Amino acid sequence: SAVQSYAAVDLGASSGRVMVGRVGPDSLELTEAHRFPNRPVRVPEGLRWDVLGLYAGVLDGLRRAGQVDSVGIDSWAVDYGLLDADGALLGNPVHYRDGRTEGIAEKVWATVPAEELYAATGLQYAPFNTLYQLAAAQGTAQLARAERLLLIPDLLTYWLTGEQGTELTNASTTQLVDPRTRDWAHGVARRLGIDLALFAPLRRPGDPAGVLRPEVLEETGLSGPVPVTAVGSHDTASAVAAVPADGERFAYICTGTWSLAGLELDAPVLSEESRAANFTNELGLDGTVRYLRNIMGLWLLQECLRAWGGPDLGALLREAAEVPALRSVVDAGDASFLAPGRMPERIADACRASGQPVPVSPAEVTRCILDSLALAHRRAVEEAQRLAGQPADVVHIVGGGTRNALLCQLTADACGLPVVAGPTEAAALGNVLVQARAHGRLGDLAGMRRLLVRTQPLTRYEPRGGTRRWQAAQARLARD
Ligand code: ADP
Ligand code: LRH
Repeated sequence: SAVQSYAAVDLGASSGRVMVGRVGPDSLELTEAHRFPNRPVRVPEGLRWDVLGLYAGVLDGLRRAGQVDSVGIDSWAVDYGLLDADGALLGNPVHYRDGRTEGIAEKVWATVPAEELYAATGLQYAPFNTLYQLAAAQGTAQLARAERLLLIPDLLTYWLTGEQGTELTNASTTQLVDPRTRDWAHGVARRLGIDLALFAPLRRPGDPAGVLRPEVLEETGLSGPVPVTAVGSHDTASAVAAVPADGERFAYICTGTWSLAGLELDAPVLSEESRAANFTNELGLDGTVRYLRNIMGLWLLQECLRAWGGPDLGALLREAAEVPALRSVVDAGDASFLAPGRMPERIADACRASGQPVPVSPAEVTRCILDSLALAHRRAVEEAQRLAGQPADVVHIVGGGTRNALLCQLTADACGLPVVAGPTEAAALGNVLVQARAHGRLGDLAGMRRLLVRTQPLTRYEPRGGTRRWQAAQARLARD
């Protein structure tokens, strides 16, 4: 028929969802079949993902989605499951917020200096890059028994189809890929004693990834064959593919648990200045590079909400809008906010340490978080343009944060640029569009984006002036 249906499985750090995209010659409709919480579990050995629970959520979602022409899976980056020689999962995948990588980077850099790592992989330093996780795991019984490593979306794909692969956009977050060749960084792996044979062969967005196994068909009530298609399996790759840009010069911010703020480039920026500014070069669709910085994002607010016993978010945001702007800000790029726990106290401590008023009520803390995020957005958008030599006239915000109007407005104010907010489910839409294209439905990336512009509701925020106040707030942070 003229309209085809694609199931997009999109697993974020805070929730998983199975969405159904219906794509016609000039139409694109997305509906939610199923959404389920993604709750990390702390066991004696550390913080783990409940990957079986997530897989059960995927199966429930596919059942509710009904008959589709293809399935695609994306999730958060860097994490993986290990399989033994029989293909059985060895333990629960370690959560990227687990503390096992503490102090590991220094050991890695003693073998391959940070400068050389950046020049070879273009990846920003983050303690959770797969490279450091593997270094931390070296010598464990589990890694010794492992015959295969599958990144999270590839692991779920394997369970659905029985076929193993390593999708490229997500592979680029391991810090074991060379962004120039878009192939493995053999030299880095060899020097660090990482056996690249652990990884299944690379596949690219749009490649076939098998068909649903008979047992999966039976459990979901679908009739086969149902192909699984590789998409930009890194959620941020899918989200950036779904930035509704219409030929303009744009920066983007993918907002959810994280804020990923930067530019889409044709080639990586591997300069020493770029490394010092901690910008990353992740691989995107069709030869593009996601040049961006990781900012702690709405994680800061999620953790406060958890500490406060889950108050109503809408009411809290309305109160936060009434709190005076920019009384105190924290560095939302600071990795000290990575671990879970005691978030309101940690934010208060940071304000105290930098000699600013300490936010007390939940509304004050919330305002401090949103001002701080907007400030970090401003800094990343500005520095990315400077370091890449590529200007932007508009900032696209996609992801869950588009539902936070205050954050979108503050970001427009801080950046001094118009913000176009939407779509909210960008990762799922990017996932759907890549599947549709693989099945002959759509043209290039620009064509996919034009379809989004024509079909998706977007909200525009104009900057309200006052850039000097944001510069002053930035200076307050730079002092300590
Ligand atoms: P992830 O994919 O990382 O799990 P999402 O893109 O789903 O994250 O975004 C989740 C965030 O979206 C939440 O932390 C919350 O701050 C924000 N959000 C969700 N719903 C609303 C809402 N109704 N109003 C304001 N913000 C919201
Ligand atoms: C966002 C994300 C981000 C990674 C982080 C681990 O969900 O994939 O791009 O840096 O999770």
